[in-house]
Amino acid sequence: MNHPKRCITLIGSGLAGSLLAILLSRRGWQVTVYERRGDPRVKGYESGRSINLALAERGRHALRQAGAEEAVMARAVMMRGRMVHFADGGEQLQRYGRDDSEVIWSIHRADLNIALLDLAEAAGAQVHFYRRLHTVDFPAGYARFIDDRDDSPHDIRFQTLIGADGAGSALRAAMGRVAPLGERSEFLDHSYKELEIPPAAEGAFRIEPHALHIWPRGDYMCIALPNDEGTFTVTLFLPNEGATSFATVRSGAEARALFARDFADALPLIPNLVRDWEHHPPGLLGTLYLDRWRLGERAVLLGDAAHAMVPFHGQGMNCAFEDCVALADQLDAHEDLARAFAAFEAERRPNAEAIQAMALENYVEMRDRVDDADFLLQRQLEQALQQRHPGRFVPHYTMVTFMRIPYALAFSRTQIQRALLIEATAGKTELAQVNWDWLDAQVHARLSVLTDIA
Ligand code: FAD
Ligand code: E1W
Repeated sequence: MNHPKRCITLIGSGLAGSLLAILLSRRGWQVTVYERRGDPRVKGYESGRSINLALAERGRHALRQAGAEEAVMARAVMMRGRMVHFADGGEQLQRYGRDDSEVIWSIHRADLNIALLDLAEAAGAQVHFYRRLHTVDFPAGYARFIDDRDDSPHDIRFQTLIGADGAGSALRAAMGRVAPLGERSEFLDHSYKELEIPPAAEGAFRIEPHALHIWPRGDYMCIALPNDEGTFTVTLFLPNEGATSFATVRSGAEARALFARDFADALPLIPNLVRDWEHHPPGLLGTLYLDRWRLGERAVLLGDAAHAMVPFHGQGMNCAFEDCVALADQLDAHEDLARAFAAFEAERRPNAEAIQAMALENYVEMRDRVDDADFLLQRQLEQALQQRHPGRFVPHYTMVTFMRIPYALAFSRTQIQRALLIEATAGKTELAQVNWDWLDAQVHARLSVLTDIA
């Protein structure tokens, strides 16, 4: 169905906002976008640092729907697995999938956003920068924006607002003043700090480029993702309180001492550690839950504005992109906006809650388990079962990262599979000791054959 020139006003031209602007413009909507910050193509993005994200199949598929895949993938760096850096200096590549068709991609946030903005404008969307949503009069259909350069107010009329304004959503706050959304935030008692590994001579990568590097250290960890210009963005995740924490590691010098003790192989790769530590503020981590994402036919939220999550599964953007396609499809399917928004929320909220829970679980796994013998034995068994029961036993990481089945389905199957993996390997040190007859029977009894959505 095409709706000739029905109007949508989008708040935020970040990752979800710019992708949704493309999808809706191409489907005949008149899209106007308001973004708090300046145009990244004119003024440079944020502080100009290279901050990157892992793009997986869900996000790639959404980009494909928007005709944006080629532009984005041109500069993506393939990551075949996690490279685990042990405390004793040893390292091990743990592959994510069966071959190079099952990999993830490191992409540059600013480049991605710019590519999507270009395509959104080319598709007919109008993007207004330096317009921070301030207040909304829903009954009257007026919204006020502030230009933060001179504090000037700008009022506009709207029919419908879509909130893609991120974790601190101003639209969510405005909706909550009219009707309670059941908002609840759970902050993690850990925060993060971003650092950088520059290229070696002649722009070469200083560590393996085709991996997501992880330094698991029990209560905390470092990760590094490659950028196509030869750098890596390093992120340290650390508790806020305790013996080794943001409370005890305060100065750049103390951070250097922490790296010398716990990340000795990484320290020489990060020449600006002290300076960057002192200039980059720590980032907060948390999960945002809402009971409602919408207000009649007047407003709906998506992406981080609706369901911010901790980053440990690398799915926040992927999930936000999946939201965009789902909302565009529901707007096609329902003439009535209130019904489209209700159907969108019913489809997506259980899935957002599932990936939020899996992302929290993955923090403990990444920081404390990937270097354990029982973890590695369970991963070996997972691979063996995938071969023994194709389609029936599909590894957790594969369901989340390489398939597009609903997150809630991946979560429920993961819980069954995890219990089987734990029980089958309890007290064992190698696969040869596994009771295959029992295990094969359990797999058949408890897991149906799974097919990915077309
Ligand atoms: P955003 O990208 O935050 O965009 C919101 C936009 O709205 C911004 O442009 C902002 O300026 C604008 N805005 C805000 N307020 C207003 C206002 N009042 N008026 C107008 N505009 C406004 N996800 C992955 O998939 N893979 C990863 O590897 C990954 N790694 C991550 C690592 C870290 C450390 C963190 C913190 C997150 C990570 N994520 C990752 C999650 C990902 O960053 C988010 O899920 C994603 O950016 C959400 O997109 P969004 O469009 O909803 O919000
Ligand atoms: C990915 C910030 C971030 C981003 C990620 C991932 C992780 C750990 C983190 C999850 C993963 C890609 N992950 N990696 N290995 N096993 N699970 O897959 O994006 Cl901390």
